[in-house]
Amino acid sequence: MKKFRLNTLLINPPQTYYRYSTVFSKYFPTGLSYVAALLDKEGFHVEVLDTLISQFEIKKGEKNTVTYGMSFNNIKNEIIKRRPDIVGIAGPFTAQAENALRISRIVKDIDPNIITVFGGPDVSVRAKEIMANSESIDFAVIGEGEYTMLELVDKLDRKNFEEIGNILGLAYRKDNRICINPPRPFIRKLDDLPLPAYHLLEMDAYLNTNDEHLYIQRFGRNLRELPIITSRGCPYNCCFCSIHLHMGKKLRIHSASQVLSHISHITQEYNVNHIHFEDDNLTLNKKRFETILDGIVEKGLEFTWDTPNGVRADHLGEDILKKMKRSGCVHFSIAPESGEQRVLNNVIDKRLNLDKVVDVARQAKVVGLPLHAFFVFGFPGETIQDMKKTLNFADTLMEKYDVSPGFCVATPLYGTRLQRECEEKGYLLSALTPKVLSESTQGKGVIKTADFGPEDIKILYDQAYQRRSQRLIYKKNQRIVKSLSKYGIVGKLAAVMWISPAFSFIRKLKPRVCLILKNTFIQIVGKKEIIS
Ligand code: B12
Ligand code: SF4
Repeated sequence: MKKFRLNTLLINPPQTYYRYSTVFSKYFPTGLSYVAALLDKEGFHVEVLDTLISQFEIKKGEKNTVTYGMSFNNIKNEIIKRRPDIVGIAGPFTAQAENALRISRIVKDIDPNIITVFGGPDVSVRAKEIMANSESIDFAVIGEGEYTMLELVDKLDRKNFEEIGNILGLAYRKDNRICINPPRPFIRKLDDLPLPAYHLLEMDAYLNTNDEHLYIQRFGRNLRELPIITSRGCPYNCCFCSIHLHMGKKLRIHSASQVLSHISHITQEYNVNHIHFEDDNLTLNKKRFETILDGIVEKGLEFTWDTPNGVRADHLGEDILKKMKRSGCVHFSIAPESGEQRVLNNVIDKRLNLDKVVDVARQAKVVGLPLHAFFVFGFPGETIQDMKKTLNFADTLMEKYDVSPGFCVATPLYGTRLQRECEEKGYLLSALTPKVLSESTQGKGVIKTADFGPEDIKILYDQAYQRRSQRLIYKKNQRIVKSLSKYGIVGKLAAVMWISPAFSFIRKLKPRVCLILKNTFIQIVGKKEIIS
């Protein structure tokens, strides 16, 4: 093992939420843990501080803000205690940029000689702007971080400062200027990378089934769940998506055998029993996808899985859905975005046919795989009429095929075509601050065109969620009434009570109380299981 002098500390910053922003959730920091893994493999001393996990606190701030994660005072103490020479700070979302910057200032307050490095999707897109406004950042890693960070730490360790200008994908300061080196080619052989540095993270905390803040617990399944990513890059060109800016346009994959050994590792070492495939394009290479699914079954790997980030509907079919189910898939998502083909073709450039979406929804129902579909309102070029079509399309999928919809508001993320168009045509109602971006993803739009404004979008957005919850309640009631009615007169009476407005208070009872009622009912009618 080589001996190096410098200690690196990688930090996942706290997150701040605003009145309109989504529910907070802790998540496993995949990107940071890949960076840590390569440094560790090459013999560098590296530690990871996930402030969303260690010494977790929830603090209310000014103007309806809530900050989740270790307090900044405790972060300061941790940095002092760990005495790093280099601090790498992750910036996964522009919406959370301010806390990352605050950490860089804390580091420089402790000791200006500690080197600060920013990395992640946000800084990859706007390194110059971020560094120009923040003296406390020494370096920014643009794009994939593993090899750039490794080279940087290595050169700093050897005091090869003059070679820093040769590190591809790095931004740095020189003579009061910000220099950006040529981009680093994307990693071609992803299998050459070590697995995420699970051994350097507090795995028990990510797998704690009692932690209600874990993103992975949001379906209330209480499973030991981890996200993994088996490919990078996307060849498509959706106007709102920023992925190609830091992961490129070419799909790069881990081989099926590497994915299977990754799965074996986390299921065996950490008793993980549910996996989220967070790929942008899990199904794009159909052959590889099928080999993974077959391998899971052949090797008898026991876990359930889903695809919360969505898969392309046009790369699915009934056969593959059956295979997915057989290999443990319990839920999957697709992203039609709009219910109007013109918007998909001419506005978003998604290259997805809505007929294919309907086909997949039908097939998923036949196969018995629950399906979720993402929709977005408010792209320039859309009319209110188009958005109503989206709403109706989502309704139809829900009614006919039980597809649960999720809705977002078009958000001009930095560096996307959507952002450029909005800036050029003057559609933005305010500057794109992290707060504005954070609120926009969750309903408070920032785009105004001749066809619509944020108030129109808010009405549609609220309507969409209202319809969704009404539909879900209706479906649940239908299920309950159907199963109760099987139990003679007592069951029929209970079914009438369940749907009657006079007994609406029963439906509002907490799930725990409902469970007690359910069990009492089962005892009365002498059956084991009546309501799923
Ligand atoms: C899983 C996921 C989530 C999860 C967990 C996040 C996570 N980071 O694990 C959850 C559900 C929480 C989530 C939420 C949101 N997400 Co998200 N999410 C993703 C997704 C699909 C995968 C992330 C991942 O694991 N990537 C794989 C790793 C290997 O890549 P990486 O994280 O980029 O890390 C590499 C480099 O960036 C760099 N790097 C990263 N950190 C560091 C640190 C240092 C020091 C260095 C040197 C390098 C470095 O090196 C890493 C290895 O190469 C990405 C899309 C994608 N494919 O990346 C979107 C993505 C990160 N999300 C995005 C967005 C917009 C959101 C939401 C705003 C969506 C919403 N509508 O609410 C929210 C944010 C809420 C909030 N907190 O404010 C955008 C971010 C764009 C931006 N500039 O803000 C992305 C890129 C999707 C997109 N197509 O545009 N997300
Ligand atoms: S939204 Fe999905 S398909 Fe479109 S560019 Fe982004 S990752 Fe690719």
